[in-house]
Amino acid sequence: MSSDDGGICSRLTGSGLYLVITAPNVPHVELARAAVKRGVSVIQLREKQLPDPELLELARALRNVTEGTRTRFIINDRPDIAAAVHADGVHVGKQDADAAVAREIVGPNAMVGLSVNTVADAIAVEADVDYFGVGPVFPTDTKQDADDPVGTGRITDISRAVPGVPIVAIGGLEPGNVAAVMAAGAKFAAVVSAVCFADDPGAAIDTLQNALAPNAERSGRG
Ligand code: TZP
Ligand code: MG
Repeated sequence: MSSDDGGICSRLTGSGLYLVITAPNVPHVELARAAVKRGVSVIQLREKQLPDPELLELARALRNVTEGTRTRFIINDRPDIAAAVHADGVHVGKQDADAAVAREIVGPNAMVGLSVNTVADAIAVEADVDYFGVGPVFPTDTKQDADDPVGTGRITDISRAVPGVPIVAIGGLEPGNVAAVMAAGAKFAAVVSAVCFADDPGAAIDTLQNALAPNAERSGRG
């Protein structure tokens, strides 16, 4: 929070693939290594069922894999765990910690991402967050309690209303539609099942990144 205008300076810069790791087909650390090797922009650890000691251990392991690389590491839901392992940030939803509370816990140098689905919500929290998660964009089976799909039009509406905050699009994204969400105004395409539930997650990352190019900047090899 040391930018000249007094605002948040840690906004999620660049663009590319944002991998949300939830119950992957391969061990979490193996998947994280494959993602870092391929220059995936962001890895988010999203495991809602794990007891705290296991979540903390996993968070530490993924921090180690991403440390010193250009792949940023975000923890879902838990600013306390993000702070404990010095993650690059935390992602919260409306039902989780308030963005301002999350900010207090992770500190001024870590990112706070917040799920928003309307222009009004985005405008209301603009000053407190480093990126918006918008979705589900398309139907998804991965999040049972997801809102109705918002479509690519909502990405465009929010990106025009709040141009200073990057949008991470999520929900039902796969190689055939990631270019469309980027064209609509998203900076990042976030996926769970397209990679975590793939038989060959490394190949799935390659396919998504090829589909994103030339809309995205890769983070380079870690
Ligand atoms: N938030 C909105 S939709 C979603 C989350 C976590 C799940 C996205 O999963 P998938 O498998 O990429 O559709
Ligand atoms: Mg949440």
